[in-house]
Amino acid sequence: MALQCKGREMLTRSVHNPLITFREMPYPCNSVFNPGAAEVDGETLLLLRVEDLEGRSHLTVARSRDGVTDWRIEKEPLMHPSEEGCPYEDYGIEDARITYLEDIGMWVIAYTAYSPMGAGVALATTKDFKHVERLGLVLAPSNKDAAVFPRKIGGKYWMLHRPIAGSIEHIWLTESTDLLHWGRPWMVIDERGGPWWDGYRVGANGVPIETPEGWLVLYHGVKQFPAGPTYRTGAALLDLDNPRRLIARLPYWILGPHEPYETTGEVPNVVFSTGHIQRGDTLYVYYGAADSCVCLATGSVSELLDELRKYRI
Ligand code: BMA
Repeated sequence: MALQCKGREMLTRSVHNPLITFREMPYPCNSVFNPGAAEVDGETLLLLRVEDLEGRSHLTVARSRDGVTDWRIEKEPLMHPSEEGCPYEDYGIEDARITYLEDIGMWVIAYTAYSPMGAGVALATTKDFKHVERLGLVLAPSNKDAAVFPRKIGGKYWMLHRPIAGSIEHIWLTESTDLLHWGRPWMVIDERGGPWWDGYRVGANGVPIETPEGWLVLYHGVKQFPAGPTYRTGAALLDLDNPRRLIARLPYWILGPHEPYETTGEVPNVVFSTGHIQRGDTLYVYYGAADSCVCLATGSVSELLDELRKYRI
């Protein structure tokens, strides 16, 4: 049975939440959250962000046949920070978003490389989630929340990302012909300012989802309360042929923290998704709750599109 939702939320939490906590990890760690998600060999693969006992994060693979139960978690991380002498990962690697690119026959992992120089965007590729090749830092600090589109548009690769300009944190787009050199930045989804639920900062969640009506983008929006920030999930639509065009955006959030595992933890009042898998009309949205555990909520793509149609720009 679905748990009761608050307000107009359009995602339904799994009764199995939280799916993975530090207790299920095969090795000692502080917390596990914000996973990238991919469908690999008919199974759900999550690339977990695991915070170790020193406070730094690394990325570890978990697999499940139904994407909900019986998680098999690797005993060794897939990616440790700074393994290959990259000085930009000294504080850890975080929040992977995973895209399959058919033209190169590989998965691209976009992640946050965190160091004394700040947080920047790094890319890596893999064919099997056993061996990884780092492309290195592709966007300098301060920049994070990057997700590569699942195919070329107009002959280019495209990527969402979130630079920090002073205190302004909007979602931007950038393009590339080789996945290494990114340019022609364009701001697509702004922090709405003032009292809005997404007024303080925004950032892309997982990989944009191709639909007949446009690229469905789930994103996190932050409101700054006196007690601290609240992270929620929203939805917007970008034009299929020209993703620089924002064509619809919901005025309210579709998932916000209110279950105990979302309101209590390392960072309270956080739902933060970095990966989803689409099966038919159903979207399986994996998210980190309170920077402490991995959770799941599901939604209908067609219902989201019906709702977005009411808020076309
Ligand atoms: C963001 C990122 C996320 C984290 C969130 C809430 O800035 O660092 O990794 O889940 O804050 O703490």
